[in-house]
Amino acid sequence: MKCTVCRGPAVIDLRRHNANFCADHFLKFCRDQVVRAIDEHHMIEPGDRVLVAVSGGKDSLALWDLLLELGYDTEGMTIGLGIGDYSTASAEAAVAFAERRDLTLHGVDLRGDYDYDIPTASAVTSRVPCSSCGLSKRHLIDKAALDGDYDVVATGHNLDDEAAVLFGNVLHWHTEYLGRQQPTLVERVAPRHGGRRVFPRKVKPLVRLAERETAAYCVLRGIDYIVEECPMAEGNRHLRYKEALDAVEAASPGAKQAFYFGFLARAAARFAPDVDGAEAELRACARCGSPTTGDVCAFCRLLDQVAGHDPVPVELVRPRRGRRRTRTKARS
Ligand code: Q46
Ligand code: ZN
Ligand code: ZN
Repeated sequence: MKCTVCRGPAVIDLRRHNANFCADHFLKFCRDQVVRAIDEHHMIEPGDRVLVAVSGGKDSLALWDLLLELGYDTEGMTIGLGIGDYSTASAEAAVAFAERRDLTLHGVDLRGDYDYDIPTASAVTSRVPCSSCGLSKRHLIDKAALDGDYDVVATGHNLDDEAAVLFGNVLHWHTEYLGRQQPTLVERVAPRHGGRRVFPRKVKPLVRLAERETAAYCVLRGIDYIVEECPMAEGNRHLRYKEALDAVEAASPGAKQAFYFGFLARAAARFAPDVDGAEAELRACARCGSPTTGDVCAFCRLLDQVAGHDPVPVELVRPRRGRRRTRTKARS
């Protein structure tokens, strides 16, 4: 197998691009894809301060490395979710990456800072772990970006992630989510917040790279990332959509890319009216001041429900397909 560019020995084949690359040309390919995503979707302007959401997995570490390579002004943020050994190993990978390169990595710890963790939240709310996890991550990253005056938040969502989310949203015709499924979400200001910024700009610079490619990027760059998947992901619908799309991609290379980028080019704008005008509805949460359509934001309502409970070990909350086994004990 030879590199399509230099005819040297290739280390990876990319069927959807009908190309093979040596290590140097593959790394260049990854950088070029990120530059193209940033340019086409107006993700990051020169001089922007970027907050990178770092989990310690291949995508977020590849993202941070690529943004550094491209010369962006970045700092990282990691959130301790309290998911047993997985969270410990994730934090270690993120910290090791930052220390080796002398980078600033901010940390929030759900148990230490807010007196709950994701397994406990899942058990107490009787909902899938990803529900409270996603809500917590969104709230805390937005808050960190606004408090720290960052211009933009960058996350490591890749092509496989975005295609799977799109697939789920189309399957259920979640039109309001389709209207928001963009690689760049522009910042939002709210009239009832004195015209201040209430949501930071959020960008996904890896949307042109597949999961297999971010893993290969990390290996070739010598980046140690946590290989294990989150133990609470099992049963997650998103994973099943990924498996379904993987089967389509295997039979028809390029299908995922055509599905996702075809949606962005030809369909996404049609769903925009479903999200327009939402800013006028946003008021400040009575507890924390975050934007919300009710009196108290979803994060503070979650805290009301789950903070202060005895920790529930991850083993007792591990979901099975379609059903979950949970056990919880409230502190009196
Ligand atoms: S960490 Fe959290 Fe993911 Fe684990 S509980 Fe679900 S959302 S799967 S990216
Ligand atoms: Zn080459
Ligand atoms: Zn709140």
